[in-house]
Amino acid sequence: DTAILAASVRHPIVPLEKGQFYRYGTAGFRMKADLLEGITFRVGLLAALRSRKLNSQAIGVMITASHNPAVDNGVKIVDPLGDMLEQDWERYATALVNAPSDEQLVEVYNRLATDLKIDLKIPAKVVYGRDTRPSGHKLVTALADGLQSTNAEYVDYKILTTPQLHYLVRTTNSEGTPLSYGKVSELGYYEKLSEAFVRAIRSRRIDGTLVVDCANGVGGPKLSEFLKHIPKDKVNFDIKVVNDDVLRPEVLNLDCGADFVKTKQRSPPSPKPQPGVRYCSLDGDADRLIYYWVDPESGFVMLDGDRISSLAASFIGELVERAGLKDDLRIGVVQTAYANGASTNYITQHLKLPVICTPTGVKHLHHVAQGFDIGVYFEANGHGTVLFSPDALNAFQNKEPQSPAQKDALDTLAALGDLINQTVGDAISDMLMVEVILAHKNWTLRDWAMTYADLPNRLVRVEVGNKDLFHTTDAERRLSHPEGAQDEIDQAVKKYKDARSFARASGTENACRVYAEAASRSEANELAERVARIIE
Ligand code: NG1
Ligand code: ZN
Repeated sequence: DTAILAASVRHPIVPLEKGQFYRYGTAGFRMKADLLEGITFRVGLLAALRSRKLNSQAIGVMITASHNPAVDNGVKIVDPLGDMLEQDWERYATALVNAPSDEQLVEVYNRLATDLKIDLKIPAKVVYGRDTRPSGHKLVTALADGLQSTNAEYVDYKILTTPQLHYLVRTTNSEGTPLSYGKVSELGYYEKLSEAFVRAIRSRRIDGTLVVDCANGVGGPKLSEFLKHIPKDKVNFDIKVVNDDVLRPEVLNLDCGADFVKTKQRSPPSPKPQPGVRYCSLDGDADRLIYYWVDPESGFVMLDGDRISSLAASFIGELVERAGLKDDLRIGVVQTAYANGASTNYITQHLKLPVICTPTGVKHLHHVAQGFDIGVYFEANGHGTVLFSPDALNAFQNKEPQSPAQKDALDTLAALGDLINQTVGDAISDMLMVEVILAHKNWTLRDWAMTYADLPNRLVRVEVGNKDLFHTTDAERRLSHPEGAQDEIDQAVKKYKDARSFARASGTENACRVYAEAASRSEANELAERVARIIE
């Protein structure tokens, strides 16, 4: 207790205005970096508690604010299998962080240990990393202080992408077991991906150049490092890394990156887009991915998370059929309310696969995707992955092929099982998956975009007096409060063709969001504005 108390004094919490609290949200704690030192210290205490609660398994802590501006930062906890912190524990994080004094922090910490029956004498292990933000340095110092004060063992992996940290947590805990997920090192991550990539591509050709915009974040140097591991004699991959300046923090996520492309629906101004070239953008911590190109005729065309999801579902569905596993493995797609209605139609009507809608936030999608043998999940913003059940992986490995075509399908599926990050959405891994699929299908981005036409849509941010008044049901697709608001939205939607609209409180910002889609751009815009007026 005295060690925690003494260390806590060195990392004070910045008090908020009366009635305000820090909250562990969809992305952990995220805010201006200068508010985060005390919070990060306390997250260290919680990570150690969680490790002890789970019999000394390693817990991860990632310091990043993803696509936010450089002045922000954030801290979130990763569970032993590399997935997000169990939801029940978000409250405990919130309780620790909001303890008003150092003494009360120690009290809350001890109370949590007692209530959760945690033996504070057993070892705790925490592994952590951070993105390229300069503030990360100070924050890991606070984190390490927290871990030391509670006698936790820890490994500082320094600068990493978020998915790399998730990989390291999973490999740490599975090392030496039959479920080993790979070597416990950043190098192991590159080796696993490049080996699986070569195995998935085999003799196929990747046509043309892929330009990757790295948002001037950690994805830049890490992607360049990864590329050194691709054997040039086995795969022709003409890839160009751009917007990879991590030395000038102020350019992070500035006029580039996946969030810019998705929200502005245009390519980054730099480098100037060339017709006929494939582009994709990662976000600041390399867990989101968006593809696009500039068409000489129609201009900018974007392939977002919904497109990646439907591409993956279609390809993996075909492979499973060719492998003769259609009756053995259940494939499903998980989306949020933000998924374009045209993608949902394409997946259910054309691919004939089930789609489940969950509330916003990857943890919800991930959880539901685990219910399938092959669960494809992506948020429209490009964050997602494909999960394979142990049964599925086992079938890819061990099913006796009846023909060369069947063998080919099984080999590709097995390679995808290693290529696709099983812990969390991973822009580098997802990008390699897309490249593999396009090479197998012999598709250009235009072929990919031809599968269905997106419904025109509009997303607006609405400042409201108190966003907590907005409650939703039906996976955030309907408002239950304030009373009467949903009826008004329904009336507005009725006025437009093929229209859909919903409003919800943001989990990451102090505002509401309104989404609308309709048969034409002007109708989508008009509907979004109408619904915005209803809720403001
Ligand atoms: P909120 O602020 O709750 O809408 C945003 C994104 C989510 C997710 C989280 C976490 C949209 C509309 N919302 O959530 O998809 O990525 O941030 O980063 O893009
Ligand atoms: Zn991110």
